[in-house]
Amino acid sequence: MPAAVVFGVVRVTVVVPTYQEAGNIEAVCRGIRSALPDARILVVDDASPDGTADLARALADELAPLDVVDRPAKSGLASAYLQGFRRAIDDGAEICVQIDADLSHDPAVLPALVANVELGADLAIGSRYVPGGRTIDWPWARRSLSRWGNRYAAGVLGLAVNDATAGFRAYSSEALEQMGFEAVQAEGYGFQVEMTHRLVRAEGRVVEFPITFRERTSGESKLSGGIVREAAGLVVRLWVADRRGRRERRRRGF
Ligand SMILES: Nc1nc2c(ncn2[C@@H]2O[C@H](COP(=O)(O)OP(=O)(O)OP(=O)(O)O)[C@@H](O)[C@H]2O)c(=O)[nH]1
Ligand SMILES: [Mg+2]
Repeated sequence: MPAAVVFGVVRVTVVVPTYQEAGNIEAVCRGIRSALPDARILVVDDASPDGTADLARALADELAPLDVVDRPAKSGLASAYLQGFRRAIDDGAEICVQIDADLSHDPAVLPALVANVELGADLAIGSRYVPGGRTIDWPWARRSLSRWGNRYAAGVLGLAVNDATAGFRAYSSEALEQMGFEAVQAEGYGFQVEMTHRLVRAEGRVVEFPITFRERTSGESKLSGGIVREAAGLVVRLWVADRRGRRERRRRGF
């Protein structure tokens, strides 16, 4: 933990990946700005045909610092975050935040996530599955898939994290670099699990802060059955890699 904590002096970048979020982008950017008056907002857009990037750019002066990274084609949420974090860190960010653009994550929680990292966490997760956390407007089947998916991932990998698939997070940039974040390969929920696993294996400290998650009301989800299957397979692959690593360390005598 740092010897002295002075809030508001660390440089924070909030990365917002967008694909077809024309109905949400303005509200989410305004919400971020009023929650974190000094943070940089970095929108990473994949050539959304609905003009999301232009809508964000139109807010750049009013909500500065706000920048838009334009990518040529839809390339997935994970690569948008990896590119956004790299850009943020290269430009001096000490804390990198991730938030969905669909208003499922309440920007008012951002100061709490950032404060947890300022106080010494390497990763602060906006968690639905700690006391005080919840989901609103999710059908039973969706809640149950998410809840049991999290129990499965945490149980198999021994993560001691209640919401490893959550996409509302703040990382210390130092921890991102130490864990080698750019080696993460999974997409969707798997991306969140692989990032968490990597950080925990690099001895990063995780804090979960309760949030209320709301189903999006505008635009369409990009979630697919493939993403859920990918996440399930990923957990097994990470478990096998952990076992191999342990066996190798034993063989070498430490
Ligand atoms: N840049 C970029 N952003 C994406 C891509 N796919 C999704 N996103 C964004 O990532 C965030 C999360 O996507 P969602 O479609 O809401 O997926 P989700 O939150 O896992 O699923 P739901 O819970 O059903 O909303 C949103 O801000 C999307 O606009 C992509 O390929 N590229
Ligand atoms: Mg969403």
